[in-house]
Amino acid sequence: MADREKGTPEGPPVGRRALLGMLGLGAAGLAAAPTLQRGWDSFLAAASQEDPTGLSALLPNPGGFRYYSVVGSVPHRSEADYTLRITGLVRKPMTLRLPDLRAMPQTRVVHDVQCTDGWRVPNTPFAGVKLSDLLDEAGVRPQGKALRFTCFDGAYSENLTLEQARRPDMLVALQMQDKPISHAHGGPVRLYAAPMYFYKSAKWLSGISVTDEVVPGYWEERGYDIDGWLDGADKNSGGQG
Ligand SMILES: Nc1nc2c(c(=O)[nH]1)N[C@H]1C(S)=C(S)[C@@H](COP(=O)(O)O)O[C@H]1N2
Ligand SMILES: [Mo]
Repeated sequence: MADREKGTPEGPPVGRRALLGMLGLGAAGLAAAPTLQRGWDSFLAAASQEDPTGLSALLPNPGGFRYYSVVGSVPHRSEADYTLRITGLVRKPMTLRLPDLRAMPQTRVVHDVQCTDGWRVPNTPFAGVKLSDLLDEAGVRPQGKALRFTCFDGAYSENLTLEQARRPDMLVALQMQDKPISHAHGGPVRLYAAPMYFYKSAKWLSGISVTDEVVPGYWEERGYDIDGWLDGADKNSGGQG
């Protein structure tokens, strides 16, 4: 199992498990954690509040996924109050709501999901709007070189170069496994960067800003590669689209 502290190329200086040890948290505390009444997503979300560094990674993970959030609690955004702002070096800054995103052409991408912690979920369908379509709509100015993604958890951020973002397998995703993306998985809207490690796929996406250079994201400021290519990703092709 490729743990972060075992020196994977993407690993940060201190692994999540090491942090856990430093915090003195144990799985026993989790076993006593609140009920499953509100469903698995809520349980994982609650567990992660005790465990911002990833203790929930030690829980069984139905479907192969594990819950990650760098903050304890994340506000919910619904149909009524979700917005995605596209700003920065664009001709036409935009604020999009869920119906706006649904009205755009939808692309479905099936790829293996892979976290740097070693877990992997094969053949996972995501669907949504191609980043390239959004960029065309907003009109990137000539100085634009990269995208910075921000999240309504108030903490996480990510980036892609424009060239990476224009691949047809880079999505602003509305669906995961052919269902609306749940809150726990970053819904209603998350990024899905199919050819890259899953940390590039920012959950709870609220902003896309076109920048004149790559701005390191949350984990990248803590030691991760800026380019999160999966082994075997075809870095030069447009992906599978
Ligand atoms: N906003 C936000 N996005 C995030 C993260 C996070 O902590 N916050 N973690 C990243 C990492 S490391 C992984 S592996 C995936 C986990 O997605 P999941 O919780 O849907 O399994 O989300 C990525 N996007
Ligand atoms: Mo991850």
